[in-house]
Amino acid sequence: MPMQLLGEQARTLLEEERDLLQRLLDLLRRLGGDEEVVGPLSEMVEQLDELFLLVIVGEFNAGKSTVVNALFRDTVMEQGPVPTTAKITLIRHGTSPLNQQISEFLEEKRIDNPLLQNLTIVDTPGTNSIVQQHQRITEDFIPRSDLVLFVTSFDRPLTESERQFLSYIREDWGRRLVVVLNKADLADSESDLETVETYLKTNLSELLGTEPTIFPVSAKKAFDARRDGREQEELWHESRFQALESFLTETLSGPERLALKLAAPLETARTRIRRLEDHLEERRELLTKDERTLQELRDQVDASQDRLIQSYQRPIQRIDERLVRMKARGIRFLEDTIRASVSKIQLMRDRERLKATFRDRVIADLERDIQDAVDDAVDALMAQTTNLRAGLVQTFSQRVHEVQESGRPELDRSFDYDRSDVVRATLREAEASLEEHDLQAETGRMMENAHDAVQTFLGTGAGAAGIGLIGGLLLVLAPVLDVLGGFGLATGAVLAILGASVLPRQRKKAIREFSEHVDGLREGVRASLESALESDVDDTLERVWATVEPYETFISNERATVNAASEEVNDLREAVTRLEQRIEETVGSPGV
Ligand SMILES: Nc1nc2c(ncn2[C@@H]2O[C@H](COP(=O)(O)OP(=O)(O)O)[C@@H](O)[C@H]2O)c(=O)[nH]1
Ligand SMILES: [Mg+2]
Repeated sequence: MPMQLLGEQARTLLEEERDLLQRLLDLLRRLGGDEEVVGPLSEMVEQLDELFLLVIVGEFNAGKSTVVNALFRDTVMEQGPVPTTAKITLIRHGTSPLNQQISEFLEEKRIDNPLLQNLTIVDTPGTNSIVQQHQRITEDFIPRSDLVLFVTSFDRPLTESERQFLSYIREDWGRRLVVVLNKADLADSESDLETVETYLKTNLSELLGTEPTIFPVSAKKAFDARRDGREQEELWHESRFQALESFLTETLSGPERLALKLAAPLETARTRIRRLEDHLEERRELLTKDERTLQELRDQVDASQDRLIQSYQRPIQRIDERLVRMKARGIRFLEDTIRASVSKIQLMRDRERLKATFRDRVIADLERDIQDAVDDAVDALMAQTTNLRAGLVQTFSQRVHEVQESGRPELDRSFDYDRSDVVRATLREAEASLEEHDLQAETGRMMENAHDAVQTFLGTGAGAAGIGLIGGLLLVLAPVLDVLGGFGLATGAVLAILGASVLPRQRKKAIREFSEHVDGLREGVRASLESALESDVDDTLERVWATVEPYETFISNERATVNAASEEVNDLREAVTRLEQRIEETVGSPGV
């Protein structure tokens, strides 16, 4: 049915089908549609406006060629040759008969018969052909066909190879079928024939999803009744061929043919859309599992925050204990030093010696102790971090494994979508990032931060920046010296009046101020160290999370792809329905 033979309306509809199928093709390609599947579909789109094509399929020896011969009342086709010499035959219209070889497996015959106006018939060797090429070429004709005539025989109704071929015709291409139950003459009785017919109807309904039209015939009798201009009415009647012939003549000419021609591509679109939906649903299910895994990993990371923070609490506590002990030593030192028997002049004069003694006796090993504790805090944090990383990768690989093992649905072969490859690659990347992760560098950086925090606080917290830990600690003496320094302003006379009795009060004040100062240090050191380490924890968690980032990216990309594809599929499905309705209104729906 070349374009010029189609009416204006039909041509428009066919063009719309072409656009619609093109969109479907693009989508299939985007989703990794296998070229072996997409290719034939694309060819089908290109050949939409070709002549109406009727393909005859069935097992070798079922009587396909005999049906053709009976239809044309002539030996167009050789009947019953050996399968190896058989060819796929295109039967076309020609004013003078022609027989030509197209290739090793394909031949063309032209006969002058009005039935062949705008129609090509393809006779095939058999669904059980032992020649591989036959199967392939026959399959290649299916996408271009408008109607399939399935011939099966009474003695071997619906063989396994026929079943397989029919599911290819229906599931891949959604082609309509007319069923011929041939060799009806082999039935011993009418009821035997009915039994086989029922068997066929039941099985085909299940296989095709619709109840097929079945014509029980004896092609052999029909051919014998009509060949060489014979008119053996009784034999013709017995052959039951008339019903099939009328049906075919009706279908293959006029509006019914047009209706079929327009319906066929949309049927294909429907089958592909259905498969695409199944495929997307499977991808969505896998994706849900992936998202669950990701959430589990997220929970694991979140839950570890507390554990990481706990990890360095003990060393921080130790720093506090050291400071408390230092406070006790300091108080004793002040009590011993500021005694009634010691004159303030003596104290003032011995200012430097006082500092040195304070350093030896009160500060003692405090600096080293604090530094050790800071080191321990960072080490503890790092140990926990390493655990976390390892645990995360373990959970990850375990879940990925589980998803692959248990939940892997049989994804449609026609999509080149090997998700397990993607996930495995992601896992490898995560593991590599764990191995490459530079523990020493990270520890070093954290150490520096933590020491800085303590140092800075002890320095500035005590009133002056950049004087080091010892310098900072020595500043705790400042309030004491200030208290004592108060006397420095007093005159000898005042001092005489106040006498020794004032000293205990000054001592009390000095001790109180010293205690308060150390308590301030305790609080400050803890706070600044904690805040430094907490920000390390945040950084760490972020970096650890980055390990699974490729997986996260994969999931969100996949989600976007699947969602966009689903939307497009919905649009396409609706477009098919709309177009089908318009075709039905314009040319009617096929009766087959
Ligand atoms: N008994 C009987 N034999 C038939 C009938 N139709 C075809 N045959 C025979 O079955 C064999 C195969 O027929 P053919 O048309 O070549 O089958 P094809 O391989 O499907 O093309 C031939 O020997 C035919 O004579 C029929 O209706 N009844
Ligand atoms: Mg044949």
